Amino acid sequence: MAYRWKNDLTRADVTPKSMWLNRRQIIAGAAGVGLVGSSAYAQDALTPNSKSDIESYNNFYEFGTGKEDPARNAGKLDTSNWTIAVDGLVDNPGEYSLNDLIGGLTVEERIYRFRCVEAWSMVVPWNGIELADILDRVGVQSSAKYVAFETVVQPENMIGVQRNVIPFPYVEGLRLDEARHPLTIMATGIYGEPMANQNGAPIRLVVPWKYGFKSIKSIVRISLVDEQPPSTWNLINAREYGFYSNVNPNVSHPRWSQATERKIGGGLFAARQDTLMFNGYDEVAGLYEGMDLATFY
Ligand SMILES: Nc1nc2c(c(=O)[nH]1)N[C@H]1C(S)=C(S)[C@@H](COP(=O)(O)O)O[C@H]1N2
Ligand SMILES: [Mo]
Repeated sequence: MAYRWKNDLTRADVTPKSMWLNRRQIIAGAAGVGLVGSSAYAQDALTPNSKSDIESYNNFYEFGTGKEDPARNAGKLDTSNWTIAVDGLVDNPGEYSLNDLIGGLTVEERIYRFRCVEAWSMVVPWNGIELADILDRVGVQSSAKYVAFETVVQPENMIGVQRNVIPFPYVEGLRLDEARHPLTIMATGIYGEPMANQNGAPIRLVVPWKYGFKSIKSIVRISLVDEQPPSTWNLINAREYGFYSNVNPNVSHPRWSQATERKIGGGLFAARQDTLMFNGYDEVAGLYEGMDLATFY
C-alpha cells in the first residue's frame, strides 16, 4: 500500500504518491513556462524541516500563545506515568498506560506536509502508529460514529492554563472513517527520537489533510461517541473554524486567503507556495463525496 511506509525507502517512496505526481507536474509546468527557479521551490515544498524548526516554532496554547512560548515553557509538562482513558462505545474501556495502548503496534516513519490554518506550513518526519490499529485494539462498537480526543491539563505546569488564554482542556474530534484512514496517525516521535514536549509528547494526533489545529497534542482521553464531538477552535469561533477543517485553497478564512502558505525555515524572502486541496493528500477525497466542502469547512 502506498502509505505503508518503511524506514529503508527512498525519499521518493516515502512521499505520498499524489504529492510525488504533483511535484512532477509542478516541475513540468514550471519548465514549460521557463520558470527555472520554480523547480527548486517545488522540491523545497517536500523537504523535511529541520528538527530545530519543528521544535522552536509551535502552537500549544497550554504553554502560551506565542510561537516561541511552547519551546520555552513545555519543559514543565510532566509526561511520566502517562495514562490515556478510553471510554464510550468500545469493548475494552479503561485507563491505559501508554504501553498497554500502543505497545507492540507498528511504528512507522511518515514524512507529512503540515499546514496550519494561519497559512504557514512545515514538512515533518513523524514516527507514529496508525490510529486504526489503536482503535482495533480497544474494540470500537458498531454504534460509534466519531472519535473525540482530549489534551492533558496540568494547571501548575501550564502557564497558558493559568492565564486562561482559551478554554481548556483542548478537545478535538474526527469522524470514525477519517480516524480510520491509513494516513491518520498517533505520533510519538520526530526524526526517530521521542518527540519534544512542545510538539505534544508523549502522544499526539496527526491528520495531514486537515488544518493543524485538528492535530491535538498530549492526549489523555479517547472517546468513541455517536454524535459529532466538540472541537476547541470551533467552540471559540464557529464562523472561522469548522469541525472538518480540511485544507482547502479555495475557501478563504474570513480574515485571510488560504490559497498560499509560507513554509517555515525558508527565510524572510522565500516565495510563498501554493496550498493544495487536502494539503496534497487527494486519496482522502472519497471520504467527502457528496459533501459541499465550502459549507462543511
Ligand atoms: N492541546 C493542543 N493541541 C494543539 C494546539 C494547542 O494549542 N493545544 N495547537 C494546534 C495547532 S493550531 C497547530 S498548528 C499544531 C501545531 O503543532 P506543532 O507545534 O507540533 O507544529 O498543534 C495543534 N494541536
Ligand atoms: Mo494551527
